Amino acid sequence: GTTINLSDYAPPSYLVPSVALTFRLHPNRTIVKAVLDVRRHPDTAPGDELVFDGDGIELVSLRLNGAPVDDVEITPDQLRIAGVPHEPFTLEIETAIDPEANLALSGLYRSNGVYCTQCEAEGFRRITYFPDRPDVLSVYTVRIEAPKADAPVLLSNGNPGAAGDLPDGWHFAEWHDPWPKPSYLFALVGGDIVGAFDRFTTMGGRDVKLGVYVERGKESRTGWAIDSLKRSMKWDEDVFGREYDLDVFNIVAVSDFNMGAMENKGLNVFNDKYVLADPTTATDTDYANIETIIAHEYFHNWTGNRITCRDWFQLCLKEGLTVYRDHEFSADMRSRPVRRIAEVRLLKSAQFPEDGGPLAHPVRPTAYREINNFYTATVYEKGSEVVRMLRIVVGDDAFRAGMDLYFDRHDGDAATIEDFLACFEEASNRPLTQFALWYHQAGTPQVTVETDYDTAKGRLTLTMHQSVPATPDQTDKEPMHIPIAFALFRPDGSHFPIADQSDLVKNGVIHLTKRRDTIIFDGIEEQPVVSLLRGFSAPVTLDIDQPETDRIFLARHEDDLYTRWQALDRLATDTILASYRQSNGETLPASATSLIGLYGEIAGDETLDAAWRALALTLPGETTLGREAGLNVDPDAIHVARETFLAAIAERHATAFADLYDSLLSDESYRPDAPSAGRRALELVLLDYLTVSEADGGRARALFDRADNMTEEAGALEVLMLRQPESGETATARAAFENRHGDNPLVMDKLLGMIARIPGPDAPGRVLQAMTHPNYIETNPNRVRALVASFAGANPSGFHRPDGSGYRLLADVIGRVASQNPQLGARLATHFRSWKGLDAARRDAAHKTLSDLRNMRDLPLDVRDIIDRTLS
Ligand code: DPP
Ligand code: ZN
Repeated sequence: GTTINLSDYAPPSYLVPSVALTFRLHPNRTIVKAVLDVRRHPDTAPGDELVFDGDGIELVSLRLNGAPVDDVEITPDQLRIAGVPHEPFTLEIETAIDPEANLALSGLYRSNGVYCTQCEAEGFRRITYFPDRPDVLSVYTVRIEAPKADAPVLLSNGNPGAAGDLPDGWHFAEWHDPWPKPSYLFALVGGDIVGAFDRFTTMGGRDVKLGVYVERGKESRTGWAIDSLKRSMKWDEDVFGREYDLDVFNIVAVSDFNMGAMENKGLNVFNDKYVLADPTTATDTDYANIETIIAHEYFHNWTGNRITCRDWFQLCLKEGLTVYRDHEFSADMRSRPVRRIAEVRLLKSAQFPEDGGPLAHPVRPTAYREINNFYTATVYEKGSEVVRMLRIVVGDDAFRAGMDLYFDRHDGDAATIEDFLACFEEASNRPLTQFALWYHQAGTPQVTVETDYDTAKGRLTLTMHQSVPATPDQTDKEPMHIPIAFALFRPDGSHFPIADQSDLVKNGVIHLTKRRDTIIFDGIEEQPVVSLLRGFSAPVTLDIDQPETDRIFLARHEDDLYTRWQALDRLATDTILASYRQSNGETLPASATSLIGLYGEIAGDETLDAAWRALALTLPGETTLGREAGLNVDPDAIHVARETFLAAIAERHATAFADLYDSLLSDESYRPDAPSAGRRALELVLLDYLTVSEADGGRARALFDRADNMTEEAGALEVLMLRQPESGETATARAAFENRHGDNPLVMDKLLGMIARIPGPDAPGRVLQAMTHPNYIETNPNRVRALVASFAGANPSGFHRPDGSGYRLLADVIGRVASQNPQLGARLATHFRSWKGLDAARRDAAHKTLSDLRNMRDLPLDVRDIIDRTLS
């Protein structure tokens, strides 16, 4: 495959202002008639060859201005017509496609008998020939014809038009979308699906009909999705002033889907995992995920659809910004500090390893071979962090003014990051040239801080130094603009007041812009405790020379609850890593004692939100610990070290934790709200601690038996499965779970995930065994992700076997999956990304497996791109 470079961007030669599509749906031979109104781009040099994209489609007929076309060339990925007129003309293209055979889940395919589409990024070219790029915007009119019995429901983008019966048991429906859109936002659905409906009146008085469609029999699980949608629509009006712009908004849940969901104009198509919920089948985490993903896709209507991307290099323009918006929404719906902890945990476990390994790339990349491989944690999660920093840098008022300007100026445009930043430069009246490096420089910046306190002068001096590590294709880095929110605490927990210092210190934020800077605070009459990177104000790693007592102070007294968690998490990480380094994790450093005591204080502090306490008691994950451990990592020893620390906390607080656990058990019926979810989260974390030292898992078994909701049922089973995989209690509970939920694939996915996460040497064997489970179907991405991606991504001691058995397992799955679903294969292959940081035996094993994979014949470009970069 060739490399596409941002620097080669040129506007499209031909525009398509309007499109009329007619689909005759058939499982193996769907006929698509496209009537395109084509005109030359006014700014491009006149040529007379038209080149449209195509991928694996059969051309049935082609007419230009009503006449057959002679001079046509069809290649595997293009339609070329020579000698097209200079004046606007009409192109009629008829293609045939095979939805049933489409296991790549890109273009038009069938999921459980339901016709559906996924066109981002380049799926529309699998439906018809088209300039399939985001800067070609068209008004779509769609007519769908299908046998009524197979597909009583026919949906597309925009507003509904005519519908009616046709001969031979067929029927049709027409849709018109007045908003010009790029082809990646096209969608069609046809099937025997059932809708649940509601209404929303926008702030401007538009009455919008909301529909959530699911496979027959799943209607009772749509309520939370609709509720989340209505809250999203209201929130976007209240917070960003954005109103919905069609008469209908439809969501369809399908069971085979490569992504989480897709923001097609007026017709969002969702992975059913992120729609379906009721108390007995969905956990609190599922409810929270559904809420945030429904919001995310809805928010795309403005950030993505009304203003789209000029080219795929600008993906973060819509994704980073929209993730930022869904984060803010969830923070407003739930607890802000609790959500922030979850965001940072995800960033550190998913984005930091990407940024620190062979797959590192800037938030706005400048080259790709396969765009599907750039739907990454960097583009999404770091992209969101950049918008969050932008708000800190320009301030709340200029941020809102800049967003308003962006919506106003670029509505209807295919825009760039430069367009976006220019709005904030204008609104804040300050240059953002250095800030823009966050979009251009890959790698997680490292900030080191030395502190010096002069008692006689009452002066605190912070010396800060920043560096950005080298990443693929980028060796020399410029210093970045790093906003470091901070506070200086007195021993009694109050803050020293801080005066602004021109651009360097403003509103409680140090703006580090040089490689090295010295910040002086006078009038600090006693030694302060320094709290830095409050709220995780920048996605950096921070190294500060700070005494243990100060760290403990912050973990106890920092009044920003996110930052208090951050201090505690740092202490836990350092303690576990010290144990790992000193004793392979067998014993704890002496310094662990006071920290262990602190966990008891926190657990029992009723003034703290239960959800926060649950997160505070959740030790750093093994992936994050392994990354922080540096090079030559032994994941087995990391696992042991974490368990040693966890067991010490469990032992010290056994009685208090048991009492607290008992007090949390509740007989109230399930509600998905944040406070109830927090109570259950704390209960389940405590259950895990209590089961460490239990011989029989009786407490978890008791919770499993009494649970009337999936959160506690699956939570208790997970404790049993991970703590006592071989016990009789576990076997009985597992059998009961399968018996109860065997007909619900999404619930069975939870069990596959638990099996995949059981740590230690037996993990690969267990996963292989689970692949014979009737619920494990390798054409369904949810099943593969639940089992194989959980194993490779969330079970370091199980996956990274020194004998390479975990790697071979993953490679075998990639080999099988890749030929049918390249995107899924490539996603699985990213789990090799941290191989260079492992110890020699594991490194060699990973290298051998990766080399074998690379030599596989017919490896699709998606997978080859990931493997090549991972090995380089
Ligand atoms: N559907 C994916 C998302 O919303 C890609 N746009 O992030
Ligand atoms: Zn998105």
